[in-house]
Amino acid sequence: MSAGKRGAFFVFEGCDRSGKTTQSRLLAEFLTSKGIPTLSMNFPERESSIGQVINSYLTNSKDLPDEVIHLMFAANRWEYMNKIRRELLAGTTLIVDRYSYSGVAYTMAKGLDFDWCYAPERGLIKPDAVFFLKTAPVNLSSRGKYGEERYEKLEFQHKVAEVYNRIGEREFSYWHEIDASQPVAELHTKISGIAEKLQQQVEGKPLDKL
Ligand code: DGP
Ligand code: NA
Ligand code: NA
Repeated sequence: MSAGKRGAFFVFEGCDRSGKTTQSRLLAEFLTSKGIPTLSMNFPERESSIGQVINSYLTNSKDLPDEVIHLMFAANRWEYMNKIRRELLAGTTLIVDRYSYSGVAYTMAKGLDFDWCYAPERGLIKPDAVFFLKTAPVNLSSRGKYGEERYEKLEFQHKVAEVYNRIGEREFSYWHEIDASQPVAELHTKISGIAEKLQQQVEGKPLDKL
């Protein structure tokens, strides 16, 4: 593989209904309008056979031990690593809704420790930026369709939010905490500004690992 121009790897994280989906779409539209080849993905990717098990778990039609579902979410990311590497090296910028930080946040919220949760994420391709949409979970339930899936309970979302805040304190240089209570357009301006700058910096920068 020649040291060509690779794509950037952008990830959105946050509690359920924090606005990730809207902001991912706006960022994809923005980068596309700048002529940058862009691909949007999200995890869990429910189409694969592992993804279908995850979907059954999330929709409460299947129960699994916390450890088992944790490893399935991680395996779901691993099964898309070759595709992610291939796309990035071909020059496509990826915008990914949820990644390893969801894995850590949602399982730590159940009481498992950081090292155990992070271990299966090690070696996955490292994002160039994580946009963490920070919002108080209490605001989220008004955004519609809240409460249908397994984790969409206010008490649990509070725990998830707490873990996300602690992850942010770990000095990951690529972690961008964004106040998600701002209007959609303002949020987008902030995020696209950071993304556009990073987009120019990834040229020639090799892919790194978590
Ligand atoms: P979404 O499709 O973004 O609404 O995500 C579905 C749900 O799955 C959401 O409540 C967050 C949760 N989730 C996403 N990734 C992981 C993960 O790696 N581990 C666990 N335990 N939950 C996750
Ligand atoms: Na959700
Ligand atoms: Na999503």
